[in-house]
Amino acid sequence: MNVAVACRLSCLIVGGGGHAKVVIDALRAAGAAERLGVIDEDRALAGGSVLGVPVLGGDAEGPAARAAGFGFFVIGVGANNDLRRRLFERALSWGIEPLSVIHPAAVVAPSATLGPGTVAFAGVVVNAEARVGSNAIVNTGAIVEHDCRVGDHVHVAPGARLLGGVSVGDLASIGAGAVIKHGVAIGAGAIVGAGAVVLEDVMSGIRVAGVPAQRLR
Ligand code: JB2
Repeated sequence: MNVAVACRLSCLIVGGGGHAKVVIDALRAAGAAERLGVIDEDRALAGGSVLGVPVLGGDAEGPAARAAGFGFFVIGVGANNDLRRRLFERALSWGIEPLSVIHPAAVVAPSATLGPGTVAFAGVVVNAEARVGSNAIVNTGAIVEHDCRVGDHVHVAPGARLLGGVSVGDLASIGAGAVIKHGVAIGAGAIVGAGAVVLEDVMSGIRVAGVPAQRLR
């Protein structure tokens, strides 16, 4: 469900570190939910708060939070795509629904689509007929140009630019400020280093960096 129809609902943020803070700010800026709660496996955070949002406990509290009326979630862990995938599946198993969050300072074309649980932060542009999968992060100031295909659990880091028709497989990471040339395919689980300029396809699971990007061994 998109924030526009999730108003006045209760939303859990799964993970309470740095990424979660940006998620909380985006949820608030979008007026997305009346009540927020964080769950985090770090016991030291329990009973405290993140940007004023109470930390309810660890993941074991998920079902109780559901029973207490939390019907939606956003994954608040950023850096590790595979952990984010596992947390997404865990939260689904609690019977709650992923919320997609678009910061009001992001520009998402009417013909573009963002999947459930995907976040688009301030300064993002997602252009015409681009498709972004579920539980992805389009981080601050990133550009996803027209006709791109971005998979599930992908992280497009701050300031990265995917030119028209780029495809990015599930679980891949595009580093901060990287540029992916028009039409290039980035395979599932691939990692593109910060500032790389990618001119050719990158196979699944491969790590590349540099200008022009080269495979790292
Ligand atoms: O299994 C878990 C789990 N594992 C770690 N369940 C839950 N509910 N929480 C978990 N965590 C928690 O995620 C940690 O205890 C920690 O509080 C949080 C991760 O916070 P951290 O600030 O270390 O990373 P992050 O992923 O929020 O942010 C990184 O990635 C972002 C994309 C940072 O590098 C940011 O600077 C970056 N913008």
